[in-house]
Amino acid sequence: MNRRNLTALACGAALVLAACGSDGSDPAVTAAPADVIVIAGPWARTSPLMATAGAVYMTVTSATNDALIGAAVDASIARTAEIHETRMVEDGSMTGDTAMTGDTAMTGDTAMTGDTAAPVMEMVPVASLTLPAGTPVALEPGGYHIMLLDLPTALELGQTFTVTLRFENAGTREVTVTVADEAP
Ligand SMILES: [Cu+2]
Repeated sequence: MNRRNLTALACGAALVLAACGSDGSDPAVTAAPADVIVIAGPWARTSPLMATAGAVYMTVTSATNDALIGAAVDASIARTAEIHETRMVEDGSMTGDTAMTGDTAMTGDTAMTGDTAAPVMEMVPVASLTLPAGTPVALEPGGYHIMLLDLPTALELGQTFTVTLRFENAGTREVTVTVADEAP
């Protein structure tokens, strides 16, 4: 192996695009975009609160700074897929200006508890989920997730389906997810 190949390997192994390939002239660095996004443990479940909603979870690691900006599934699985964040809010007054009221509400069992100030779970759509280079970002119950809305039929245990993820820089990736009771 000659010195030139060694140099390319060193850059490629570190995936330091800014340092090695910012001029785009090194094919050893700019190639292989399929390796930039790594997805671990994808799974899905029907919402415990609503049979017409579900959620998809996984851990996403991008080798470069990127962002998850969208998701889609076949219409036979769900009519809409959105990136959501679940968070705790102190105020129990889930009034009209919150995002998840109406036919997509996931709040029926947790929010409408009268006028107590107990923390409640609230979900909000997010336009973009930041993926810092090399940092695993978890989509998990109680946190970020891909929300499936308007399911024609409830998800069944063991069922698999494809989720298409859209990234700001890396383009799209298809992920096969399995319906389960809990994280794999
Ligand atoms: Cu959600």
